[in-house]
Amino acid sequence: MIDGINTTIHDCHIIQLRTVLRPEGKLTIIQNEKFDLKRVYYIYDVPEEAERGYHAHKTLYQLVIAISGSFSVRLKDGVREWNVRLRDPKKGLLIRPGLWREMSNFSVGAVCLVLASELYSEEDYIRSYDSFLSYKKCIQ
Ligand code: T46
Repeated sequence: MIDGINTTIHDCHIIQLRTVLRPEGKLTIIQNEKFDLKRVYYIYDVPEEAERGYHAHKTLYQLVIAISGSFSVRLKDGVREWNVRLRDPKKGLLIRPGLWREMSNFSVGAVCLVLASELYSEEDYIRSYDSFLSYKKCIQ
């Protein structure tokens, strides 16, 4: 497991999920070897203009999947940023700890599925960008 203080956007990537294609439909398998799964949740009915996230997690690993529709994720490590549009239910975005995330531009009917490595804990959140920069040692 990586220490959240030292992670960068380069520690995050898109994972191609194994998918069985049949004439009668597709079946995608999430067999996650990057972390042990403790929690699953999904976000939906998001108004088009809404923005979510705007926080970082100190220890949480997540796999984020647009199982329906699409939305944008911006990841920041205090120095660089990476913008990615999730629109393919066969692909998951692995987010390691210690990264600021912002989610926006949800399409109508978008569903964001999140697999998480820990149970919910508000203590794991960093909800102010200045506190995030201090945590990452970008500012004193
Ligand atoms: C993230 C993006 C992708 C709970 O009580 N239990 C839970 O398991 C969760 C996830 C949330 N909550 C409560 C806490 C807040 O009062 O629901 C409210 C909204 O949660 P949050 O601020 O985490 O929501 P988002 O949509 O801004 O962010 C969520 C994830 O929590 C976050 O980790 O990376 O989706």
